Amino acid sequence: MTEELREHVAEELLRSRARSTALTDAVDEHDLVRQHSKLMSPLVWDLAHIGNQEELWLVRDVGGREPVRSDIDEYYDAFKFSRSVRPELPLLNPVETRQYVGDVRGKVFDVLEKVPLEGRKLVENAFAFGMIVQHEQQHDETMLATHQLRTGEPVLHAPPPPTGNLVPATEAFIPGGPFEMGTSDEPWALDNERPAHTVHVDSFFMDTTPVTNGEYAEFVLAGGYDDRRLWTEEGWQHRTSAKLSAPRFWHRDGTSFSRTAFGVTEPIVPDEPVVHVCFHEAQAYATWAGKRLPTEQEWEKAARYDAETGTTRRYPWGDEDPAEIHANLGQRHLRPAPVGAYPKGASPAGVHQLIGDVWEWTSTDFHGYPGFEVFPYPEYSKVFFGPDYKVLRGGSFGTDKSAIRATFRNWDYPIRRQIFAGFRCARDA
Ligand code: AVJ
Ligand code: FE
Repeated sequence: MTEELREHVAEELLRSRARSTALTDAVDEHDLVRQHSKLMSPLVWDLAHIGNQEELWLVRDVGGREPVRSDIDEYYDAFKFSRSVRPELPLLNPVETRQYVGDVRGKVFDVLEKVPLEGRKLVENAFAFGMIVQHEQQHDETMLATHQLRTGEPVLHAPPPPTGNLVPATEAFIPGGPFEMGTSDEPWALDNERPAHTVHVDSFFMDTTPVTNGEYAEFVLAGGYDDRRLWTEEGWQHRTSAKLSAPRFWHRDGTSFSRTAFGVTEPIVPDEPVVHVCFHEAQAYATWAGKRLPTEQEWEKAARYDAETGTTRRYPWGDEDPAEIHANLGQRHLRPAPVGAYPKGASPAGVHQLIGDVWEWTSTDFHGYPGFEVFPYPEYSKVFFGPDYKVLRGGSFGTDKSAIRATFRNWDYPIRRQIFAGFRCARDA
């Protein structure tokens, strides 16, 4: 068991590093060190930060080893300097950064070989490795978002996703009653996903698919951005000051739309989920459609609850880890897949594409579950609890399978659009 676990961890470490390397080798020095948007760090910061977290947690903490570099911690501490000022810091250059993350990784493999992975230490140490794998994959998704903000010739390439045919969307009925939300036994689950607890949800209808580009274009053409009644007070203010008129990266030509993704501009694909909309846009669309955004609890019940057995599944499709037939994850494709592309990934209630494709905005503020305990440090999620952040669920085409679960909770400001976020609608039964 222990050997198997070590091997699994080693494979996951290699897989995440292959992705980080591909994302940073794809561009030249200049594009690595420059800031492509005030919202993002330079790519070279993300890479060194990945190495620095790995050094802090696995080399120094779990391994009890000497620091690889003790002089740079503060520049890669995400709480010390905000993204917008990071280019001004005395950062490692690209050559030094690659050397640094390689040196850290060498020590980590040595720690992995020797560290106890049994008994009580198994849970603690295995989680530390799992957390570092997920952390790297999370920053890889962030770097992918930086690539999307970068202008210039395309440098990332991937085959198109599978085709699908589920337009127009239908609704699934989710019966009211209790279900078990969250988890107490997923080994790599983060503190905010814990503990498992019983939640009562009233009956509701959930859209079987995320809202598509075609549906969203209708909202734009119907004047949705100019109809104040569809927006909350806060949403209208933001829509006005930020001059929103369509999803980020869309271009309008009369009544048709194109969009730019990773350097390629092409007409929008009507049956692909819409992406790069903020919470306020999602909320206004839902109101226009006569619906609303789901709560986080509704989202998880639609994703995990099996009404026939009354049990909660690990994933919509069952208990197996995500495979290619289930969901569009891991940057295998550089875009969301058309609705209906993953029939094998549907939930027992018949809700499609809950995992992968686009993060889905929910109407819920980010808070700890009843019984929440900080683990391993308050800066992972506790410091973000409160009314400022909305919960997003399900992961995107840029989320790795190691960093997504049906219990996984992401969060962001309701005005953010550079993340790979879309949404689906729900309504009361
Ligand atoms: C969970 C995606 C909101 O990227 O800010 C990375 C994950 N935490 N490094 C983020 C994270 C620390 C986090 N999100
Ligand atoms: Fe981080």
